[in-house]
This record gives sequence, structure tokens and C-alpha cells, in this order.
Amino acid sequence: MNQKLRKTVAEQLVRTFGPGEPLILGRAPGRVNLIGEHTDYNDGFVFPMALDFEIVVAGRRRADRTVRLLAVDLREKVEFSLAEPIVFDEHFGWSNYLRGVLKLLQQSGAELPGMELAFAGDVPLGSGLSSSAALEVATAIVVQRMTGFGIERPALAKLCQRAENEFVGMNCGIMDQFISMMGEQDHALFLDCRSLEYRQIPLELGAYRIVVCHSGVKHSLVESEYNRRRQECEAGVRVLAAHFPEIKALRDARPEQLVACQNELDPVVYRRCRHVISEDARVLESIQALNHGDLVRFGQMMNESHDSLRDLYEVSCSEIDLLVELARQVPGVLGARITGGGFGGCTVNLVAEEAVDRFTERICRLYREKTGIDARIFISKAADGAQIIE
Ligand code: GAF
Repeated sequence: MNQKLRKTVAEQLVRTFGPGEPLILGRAPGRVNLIGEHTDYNDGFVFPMALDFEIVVAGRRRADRTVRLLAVDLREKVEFSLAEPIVFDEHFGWSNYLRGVLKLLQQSGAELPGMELAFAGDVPLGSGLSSSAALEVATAIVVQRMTGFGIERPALAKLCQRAENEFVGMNCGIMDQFISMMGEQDHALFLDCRSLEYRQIPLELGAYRIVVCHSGVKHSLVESEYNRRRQECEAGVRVLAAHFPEIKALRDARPEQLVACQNELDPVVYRRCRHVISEDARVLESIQALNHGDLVRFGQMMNESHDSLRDLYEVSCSEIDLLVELARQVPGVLGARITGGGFGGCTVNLVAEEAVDRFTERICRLYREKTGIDARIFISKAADGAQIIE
């Protein structure tokens, strides 16, 4: 819990916009996905947890129809009127996450007053730990409190995803917004991305810790390749569905059905489908392993997930592969994998507590020697999802 951040955002709003109505403060966390990567937009399963990093949004109503937005860390502000339709801002890219949520709330029937919103956060930017989803979710709960607009939390998470898809133009799945909204302390969240049924699973890791390594790189391919992967999965479903009409998404396909269609599938598409189908199975197996206290098996699933993302889905990169390889050489590491959309960002590792110092020292030293980049290491507990700060 970052009290200083909360105080700064509130103070900066008042300092920038002057006195006004009482403030509403909300926070929403970033996330790390433990396993289940690139499965959410295939109607499959994911298993993320909320992090102790957050975006804080402060907001208050205005008497007129003006909206003023302030990015505290960037020292940038924008203003527009609700008398006009809310439009995309080419210049202040950050404002589109807030604009998108406001627009989708309006479309869903919320009566928006004029308002002032300010935000800042400690989710490392460009790390693949979902700062943008956290910003959308924190904005949504603050504006919901301001307007009294009645909508259940899972539906509000979905609205934030639509803001990102339809307004910002990033075709992401539901995972990031959902975990940021619904996370629970000391639990990871098992989510069925088709039905949005979910279960909070206690993260009973005994003498092990979740350790996140930030590679310090984000390759520019992320968005174009992400959208291409989605199209490749859809192409796979079209071929599979022609033979097995019950297949509506890769979530429905079994490995033997994929093999039966192999000759008709483009080899790249075949590999993408193999990843997704096997990854869904790994999520289910990981949860069983966790329920049985079998962390060794859980770690094996993490390792297999990474290898599949590297070789079949091809969303890793040399820096991330190096972090994974170095991690797996440290005694006491049960699993290491890329987390998030790919092409940089972070790895997630399951590490014995007594090995964490050795792990940190070795990874930082060797990664720096080989790449010239400083890795950043976070030991992470599962945090609560979005909250209004009373
Ligand atoms: C990004 C997306 F935003 C998520 O929806 C998910 O697809 C993830 O990449 C890959 O698992 O974080």
C-alpha cells in the first residue's frame, strides 16, 4: 500500500485545479500472470495474481460539463467538454485510457457530470505488468462512485476491456482488467475467460516465493504481433470448426482434433494452436498441483509454458530467454517463464525463499554482463484488487 502515492495524487489534483468538491480516491493494481498466456482471447483459462503495485486515481465532480484530466507523473493535463462526443486524443496518448472508460460508461447509460481526475502509479511502465488496465479500472471505480452508476464488478472489468479494444485500439483479452478489478490478497485468480466464472485460489507456497524479473526491454513488435497472433488463432478455429462444428474457439479443441487437421493447417497456425490448446491444459494441471501442494509440478508447468511460448507461439525474445535460462540454473528455482503479452517485459519465477538472495545476485550480475541492461527484481505477494480508498 503506497500512502505517499495516494497523498501526492490528491494534493496534485487540488494544487492544479484549485478548490472544489470532496475527492474520491480509488486504486487498482498491476498483475503478474502465473500461467495461462495468450489463452484469454481464445476463451480459455488464466491464472494471474494482483501485485502490490498500483495506479491511484483521485476524482471529483464539477458543476459544469467540463472534464479535466491530469497525469501527475508526466505533468500533463487535458480538458474537453461532455457537450461534445468524447474523441481519441492523438497527442496525449495516456488520456485515451480515461477517455475510453468515460465513453463506454456513457454508452452503457451512465449520466456523466463534468469532473476532474488525476492519476499516478508505481506499476513499472512498459514492464508488461498491466499499468494500462490498472488505470482503466481505477478510473472506472472512481467514476462509478461519483455517479452511482450500478454495474457489477465483473461487468465493469469487461467495460474497461472494451474501452481498450474499441477506444484505445489494443485488441487485448479480459485477463488484465479482470484481475485488477477482482484480485484478492494472498490468492491467485483462476478465470474461465468464456463464462467469466472465477475462483480465488489460496497461494499456499510454503517456503517458496513468486519473484518477478523485469528485463528492462519492451520491443516495439508487441501490438502488431499480438494482433497477428489473434488472427492466426482465428484462422486455426476456422479450419478446425469445418471438421468439428462444436469448436467455437481454441478452448473447445482437443489435441487429437488438432492433429487430425494438421495437413490442412498452415504450419505457423498449427504451432500457435498447439500452444493455446496445451496451455489451457497446463493451467488446469497447475491448479490441481497447487491444490495438492505439489509445487514441483507447478514449476514444471511454468517451464513448459515458457518453452511453448518461445518455440510454438514465438512471443519471447533473447533477453527474456536469457533471464529464464539464468533462473533455471539457480538451485531452488522450481519454474521460470515469460509473463504477459511478450516481446520483453517480465519473467515470473517460483523460487525457494532461502535461494532468493542468490537468485537476485546471480541474475542481476550475469544479465548485466551479457546484455548491458540492469534487470529489476521484485518479490511479490498477491494483493487485493481495485478499491475505493475511504
Ligand atoms: C496482454 C493482454 F492484455 C492480455 O489480455 C493477455 O492476452 C496477455 O497479453 C497474454 O496472455 O497482457
